[in-house]
Amino acid sequence: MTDAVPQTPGFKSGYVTMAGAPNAGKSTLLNRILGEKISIISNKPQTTRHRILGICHRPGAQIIFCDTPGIFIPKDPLNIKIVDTACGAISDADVLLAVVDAAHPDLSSETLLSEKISGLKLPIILALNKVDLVADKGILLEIIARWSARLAFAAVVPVSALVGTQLDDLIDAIIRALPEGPPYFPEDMLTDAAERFIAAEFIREKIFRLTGEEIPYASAVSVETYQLNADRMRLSIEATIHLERDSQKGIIIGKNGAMLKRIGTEARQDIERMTGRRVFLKLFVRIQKNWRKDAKAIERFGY
Ligand SMILES: Nc1nc2c(ncn2[C@@H]2O[C@H](COP(=O)(O)OP(=O)(O)OP(=O)(O)O)[C@@H](O)[C@H]2O)c(=O)[nH]1
Ligand SMILES: [Mg+2]
Repeated sequence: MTDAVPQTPGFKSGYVTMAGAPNAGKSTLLNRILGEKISIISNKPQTTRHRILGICHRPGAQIIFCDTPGIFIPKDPLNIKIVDTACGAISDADVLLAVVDAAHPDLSSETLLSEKISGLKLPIILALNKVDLVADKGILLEIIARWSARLAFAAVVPVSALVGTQLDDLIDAIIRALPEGPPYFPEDMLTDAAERFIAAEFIREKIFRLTGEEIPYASAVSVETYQLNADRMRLSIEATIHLERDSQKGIIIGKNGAMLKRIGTEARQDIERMTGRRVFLKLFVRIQKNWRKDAKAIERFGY
């Protein structure tokens, strides 16, 4: 139906990689722009582990956002893979959207990000996020001055992904920087990620939000069954939470199973919202000793 898209003169399209330090608000910004939850969010750094594509349709333009894991100095094999994913997405882009947390400026992560993106032959837009938390606007000017001394930007836009401030200005700046070209995706498409993948991500998000210490970082989620029932109304999902050590199992299950139940209920609600179907979600917990150091396990879990 929408597959054969007519070419309109002056139409703009392209890939916009969102890059930044962990916790800068990249995934929040993507979801807010799309008006749908596609990428998972938590207040802990290193929530996103994959490239997540989000397609934004505007009159005369199609912006294909690529949310990426935060860039930091990785120490273990899993994080080396994850940061590689983010850096790979930078070189593939038509436009780079650098997202920085203006409320918690951090010089070492500014240096790291600017080193990764300097030398790129593509327009770079700087989004200063979380301005809702910045009372003293002089701080924004300082951050802008610091960044402008390092790199030349096509635009600098202060935004709040959480509140939704100045997002239209950001979109306009991105469209200006995009090359002319036809839309790559049909108009009704928001992401190329499979529902099954996003379901696993929703479960991982609940682990990030509800558990502390090392548990979120030691967890991976795989979906074993993802089945539509005969009446096509209900979805049965079986998923496994993989952890590294026996001691972590008790924490994720919780007292009388309360933690696992809460993770399951909150993830199910998100999956129901996404699919518009009733969902039966069954969670299992498995220990895969030190999987973050095991190249095969890292690959098996999709990283
Ligand atoms: N106050 C405020 N908080 C924000 C804003 N944008 C994001 N946050 C919060 O910042 C935290 C991190 O947001 P994420 O969207 O997960 O950040 P990220 O850059 O995707 O992080 P990683 O995936 O770990 O790289 C969450 O607690 C968000 O609610 C904002 O504009 N204002
Ligand atoms: Mg993220």
